[in-house]
Amino acid sequence: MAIKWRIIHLNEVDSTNEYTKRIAGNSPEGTVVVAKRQTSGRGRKGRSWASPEGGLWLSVILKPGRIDPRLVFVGALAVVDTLADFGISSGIKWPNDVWVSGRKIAGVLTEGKGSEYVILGIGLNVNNPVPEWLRESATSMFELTGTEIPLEKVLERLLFHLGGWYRVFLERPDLLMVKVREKTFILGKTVRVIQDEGELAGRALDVLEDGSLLIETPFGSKRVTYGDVSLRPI
Ligand code: BT5
Repeated sequence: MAIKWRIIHLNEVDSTNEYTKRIAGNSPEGTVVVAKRQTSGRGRKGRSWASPEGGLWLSVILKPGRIDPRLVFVGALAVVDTLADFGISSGIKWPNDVWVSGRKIAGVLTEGKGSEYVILGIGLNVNNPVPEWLRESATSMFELTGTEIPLEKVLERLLFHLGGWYRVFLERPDLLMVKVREKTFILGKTVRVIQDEGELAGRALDVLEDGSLLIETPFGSKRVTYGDVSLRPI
């Protein structure tokens, strides 16, 4: 059965993930919170996420009964497919970024509470200006296509693809991972993975079934479950 979306539109909010967390206990799966702008949009580890008007900032409630690191790919693949619908070719920078031509266009933030719920937050630069401090590293659909795209059209496509990939995740996670590997453009490249406890450098070999990244280092193959991947040489 296709998931039924119920959309809550807000003008301004601190963070759609925070708002959604506040209502998640009493809201059904498929609840979507979209805000025109966020005053404290967040990335991982409390980093800030620029969320001026014109972008798509949303969080959805999923209730798969468990927290699974592969859920982040449900969001990333939905963004990749949505961008393709508008003629933009993109790829996943493991684990949670979507990039176009060397720049970040979207980020996914998953947060969950045990077996109760998972919140999948997605930020996608659509018509919003890319902030000055991100000029070198970020892009938007407007910048890439030269046209303003109605946000509701992008939202409609994104929810369509989210529903599809969520189903694949529930029923055939192996197929989800096939698509993730296909779209993960860092595979075969030399990368650095920055983690709390230090850095790891090597060649990205594969995304394993559990969603972790396999790196070939001078000290043997290592499995990485989290971190920031950089393609810049040391
Ligand atoms: C992410 O974190 O990429 C996850 C971003 C999730 C944002 C959505 S918006 C709706 C929902 N509500 C929230 O509060 N959050 C979610 P991370 O991988 O940690 O990347 C954060 C980094 O991305 C920042 O440190 C900046 O370098 C960069 N960044 C910030 N804003 C950006 C933007 N609008 N476009 C591209 N890059 C950005």
